[in-house]
Amino acid sequence: MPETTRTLLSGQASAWRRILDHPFVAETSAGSLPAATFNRWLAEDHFFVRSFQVYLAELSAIAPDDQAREVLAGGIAALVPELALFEKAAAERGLDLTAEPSLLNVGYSSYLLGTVREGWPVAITVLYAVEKAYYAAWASVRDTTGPDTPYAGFIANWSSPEFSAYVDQLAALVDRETPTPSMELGFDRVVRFELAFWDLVHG
Ligand code: MP5
Repeated sequence: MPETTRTLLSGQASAWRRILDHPFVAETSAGSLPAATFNRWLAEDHFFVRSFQVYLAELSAIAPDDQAREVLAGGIAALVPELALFEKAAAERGLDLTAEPSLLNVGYSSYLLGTVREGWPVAITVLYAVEKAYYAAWASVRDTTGPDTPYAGFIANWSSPEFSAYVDQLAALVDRETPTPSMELGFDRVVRFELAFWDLVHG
């Protein structure tokens, strides 16, 4: 079903545009994002990524075959340097990463974990949507920012050729599935959660 991801993305074209045009993304590119806004994102996203580690481990436990498990193992391994990036940036900025996250973040993280119970097709679709959304946002920042950006580490983390290849591998796993209304709903929810997350941290 090579057109599954195309179907899912084309159903979300305008919301996708809103992710790329979001003020958080635009201001990060322009270098005009207030430090407090970036710091809020950093602390919230750190909680998200820690929860995501649990979600990926549980998703890997229901992966249908070695090919899927290997792709997920790559994603799980990448979270180690990613979390180190968050911790270094937080230490430099004097941020407390143990602060209580927003309920939206708790809800988004819990939703992702809950999709594992819906089974592989929905759960892998949701993972693809999460990573594709971050790739799109940070690749947009990469393409529109100057060389002296303070966010180079974060830009590289989600827009490098390696991350792009990972997103393609996830797409290939989704494309093995026939699209269902549950997969479309999962994809739609992630897009809405992503937009709400940017709104939340942008304030
Ligand atoms: C990701 C993220 C990407 N870090 N935060 C949000 C709100 N959405 C998507 O996930 P990962 O695990 O950091 O690649």
